[in-house]
Amino acid sequence: MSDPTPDLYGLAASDFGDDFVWGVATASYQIEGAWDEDGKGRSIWDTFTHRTRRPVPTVITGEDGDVACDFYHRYESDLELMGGLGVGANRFSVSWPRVLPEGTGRVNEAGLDFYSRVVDATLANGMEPWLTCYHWDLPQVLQDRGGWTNRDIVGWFSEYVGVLADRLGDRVKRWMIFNEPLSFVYGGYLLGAHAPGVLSYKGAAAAVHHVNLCQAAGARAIRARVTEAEVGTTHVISPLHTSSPMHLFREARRKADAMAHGVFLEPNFGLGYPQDAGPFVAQVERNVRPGDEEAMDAGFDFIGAQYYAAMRAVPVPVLGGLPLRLPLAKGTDRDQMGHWNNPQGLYDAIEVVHRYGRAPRIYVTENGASFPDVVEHEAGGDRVHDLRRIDYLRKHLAAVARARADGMPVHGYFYWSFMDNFEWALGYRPRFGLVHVDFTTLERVVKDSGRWFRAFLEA
Ligand code: GCO
Repeated sequence: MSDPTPDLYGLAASDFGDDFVWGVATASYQIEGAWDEDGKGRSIWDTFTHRTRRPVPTVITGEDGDVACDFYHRYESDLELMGGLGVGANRFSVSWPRVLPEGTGRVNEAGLDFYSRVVDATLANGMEPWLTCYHWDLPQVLQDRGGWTNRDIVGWFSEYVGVLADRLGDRVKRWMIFNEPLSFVYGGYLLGAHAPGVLSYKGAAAAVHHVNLCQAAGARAIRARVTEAEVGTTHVISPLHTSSPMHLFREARRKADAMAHGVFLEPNFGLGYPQDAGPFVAQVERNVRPGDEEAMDAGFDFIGAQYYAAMRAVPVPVLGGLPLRLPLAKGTDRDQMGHWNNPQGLYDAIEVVHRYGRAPRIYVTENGASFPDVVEHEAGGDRVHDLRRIDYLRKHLAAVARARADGMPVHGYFYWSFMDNFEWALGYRPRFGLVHVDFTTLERVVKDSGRWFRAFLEA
C-alpha cells in the first residue's frame, strides 16, 4: 500500500506559518523503563504499580512501567526515528527521582547525564528539546512527607528545577513546569485513581495551592539561570457545555469550569482564585497565606493546552453543588479511552485559555487518540493501517488552523504520543502512538499516521 496522501482539506503545513512548532510528546514514566537503574530513586508510580494488595486495583491490567518502551536504553534509535518523522520538536519529561533520588540534596550524576544525552540526541536529529519538569513521577521519599499536600514542596521543587536549569539550560530553551495539574492532583489525591492513590478532599485542595505556588517558583528558578528561556506550563482543557439554559445548569457549568480550569489558570495569570466557585475552590483558598497571590503570578510566556474530550456539566445538589463532568457524546468516532473525535472541542479548548487574554502564546502540547492498532506483515514490510488516527489528525489540525485564522495565538501542535506507551491506570491497552510498539519484543513500526504526518510536514 502506498503512503497516505498529505492533503488536509486543502491545508498544508506551510499554511501554519514558518515558525509554527510541530512536535510529538512523551513522558518519562510512560516510556523510559529502567525503573531502578543507575541510581534512580523510587517514584510514586513505581510504588503505585507495584502495590499488589489493595482495596481497589491500581492499574486495571496489573501492568507497570518497569520496562515500558525501554526508551532509557533505546533513546538513540528512538530519537532518530522521531527526527525521521519530520517534526521539529521533542516534548519529553524528566523523572525527578532519577535526578534527585532522595528528592532533594544529592544529585545522581548518571541520571542527569541521561537527560543531557537525550537533549544532545534531540538536537542532533534536527529537533528542539521541549522539557517538562514534572509529568507525575514524584520521588516516593517526598510522598512519604506528604508530597504535594506539604507546603515544603515549593522549596523541594524549586531546588529540583534549579538543578535541571543549571545542567541543561545551555541547550534547553523551552520549558514547561507541569503536565496537567488537574490530572495528577485530582487523579492522585482526590479520587485515588492515580499515584499516590490518596482520597482526600482537604489534601487535594492543599495540593492545588502548592502546585500553583510551584508553577511560579519553578518559572523563577528557570529564568534566573537560563538566558532566552521560554517558560510555560501545560493544562488539560475539557471545554464544558450544558444541555439546559436553566440557572442550575449554567451554575454547574461555571463551577465545573472553575474547578477544572480557573483554579489552575487564574492564580498564575495574576488573577487570584475564582470567587464564588463552589465548596472545593473555597477549600483551596483556605491554604492561602499573605503574599501568596503575588507569588503565584507566574508571568508565563505560553500556556500548553492539551485536549482530549469536551464535557457536559451536570449539577449534583447532593455533592454540595459540586458539579459532575461527563464526556460529551458528540463526534464521529470513539477511541479506546471513550473519547470522541470532536475537533470543535479543540477549537473551544484553545478559546478557554485565550479568553483570559493573558497567554502571549498558546501551544497545543498534547492531542491524540488511541485505537487497537495491529501490525500487518506485508511484502514491503510491516505496516499499521491506522486510518482512524489520520482522520482524527486531519480534523484536529483543521481546527487549529481555524483558531489561528480567528486570531488566537496558537503557535504549535504536539501529537500525543510519539509511540505507544504505558497509559497509567489503563496499562498498555490504549495505543496513542504514531509509532507502534510491540510490548513483548519492543519492536517499533511507524504507523500510517506517522507516515501521513511526515508527508504532511514535508509537502
Ligand atoms: C494525560 C497525560 C498523558 C496521557 C495522555 C493520554 O493527559 O493524561 O499528559 O500522560 O498519556 O493524555 O491519556
